Amino acid sequence: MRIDVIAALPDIVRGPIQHSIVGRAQDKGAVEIEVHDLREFAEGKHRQIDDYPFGGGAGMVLKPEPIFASIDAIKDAHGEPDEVIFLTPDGEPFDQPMANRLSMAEHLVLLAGHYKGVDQRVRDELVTLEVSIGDYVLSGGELPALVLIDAVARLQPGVLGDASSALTDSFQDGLLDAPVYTRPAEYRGLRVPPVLRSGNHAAITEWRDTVRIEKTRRRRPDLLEDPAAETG
Ligand code: 6GU
Repeated sequence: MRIDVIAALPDIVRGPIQHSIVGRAQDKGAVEIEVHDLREFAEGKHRQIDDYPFGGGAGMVLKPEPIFASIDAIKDAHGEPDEVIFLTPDGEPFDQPMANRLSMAEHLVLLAGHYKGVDQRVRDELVTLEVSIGDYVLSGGELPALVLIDAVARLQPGVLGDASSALTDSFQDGLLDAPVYTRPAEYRGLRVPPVLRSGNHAAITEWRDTVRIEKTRRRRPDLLEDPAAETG
C-alpha cells in the first residue's frame, strides 16, 4: 500500500513514521509513505499557503492552489488514489471498521489541514472522504494522519507477528481486551490471578471472556448496545 501525506507541518508526520510498527511496515515493504510539504507547492516569493477568510472571521484558511497542485502531482506520479482523505474534526468518526476498510486500499492520499480549515472547493472537488479521530479539537490534521497511518499499517499482511495478531485486538470483535500480566507472579504483594497460571486453557478463555464482557459493560456500554434496538 502507498500513502501520500500532504501537510502544512510535514516534520510532525516525518518523525514518528520511522518508528515502531509503522517503521517496520515500511522496512518490510508493506507500506510506502511519502510526506509532502504543502509549502513546496505554493507559488511566489513567500510561498503563501494560507489567507484570510472571505466574509471575515477568526483564523486563516488554507488556499486552494497549493493543495490542487500537490494532489495533481501525486496523481501524475502514482495514478488515481483509492481515497483522498481530509483529516478534520467535522469528518466521519474513525473507527476499527473504517481502518479495516482503508487497509485494503492500494493508494491513499491524506490531507492534513491546519489553521481554521481549508478552502471548501478543495473539499468539494478533491476530497473523497473526511475523517475525524474523535470528539475533541486538535490544532492540525498531522497527528490524526499519524493515527490513521498506524491503524492501517499494522493491518497490512506480515506486519504483526502471529503473537500480536490484529484479530486479538480490542474492537476487532467488539469487546475491550482482558487484562494482561507477566512475571513476577507476585509483586509488592500484588498477585496475578491464579487462573492465568493454572495451565487450564479452557478456564483461562472463560475467565478472559467474562472479564472482557464485564469491563466493556462498565467502561463502554455503547459497544454492547444492539444497533437494531436504536430508539433514535
Ligand atoms: Cl482529523 N483534525 C483536527 N484538527 N482535530 C481533530 C481531528 C482531526 N479529529 C479530532 N479532532
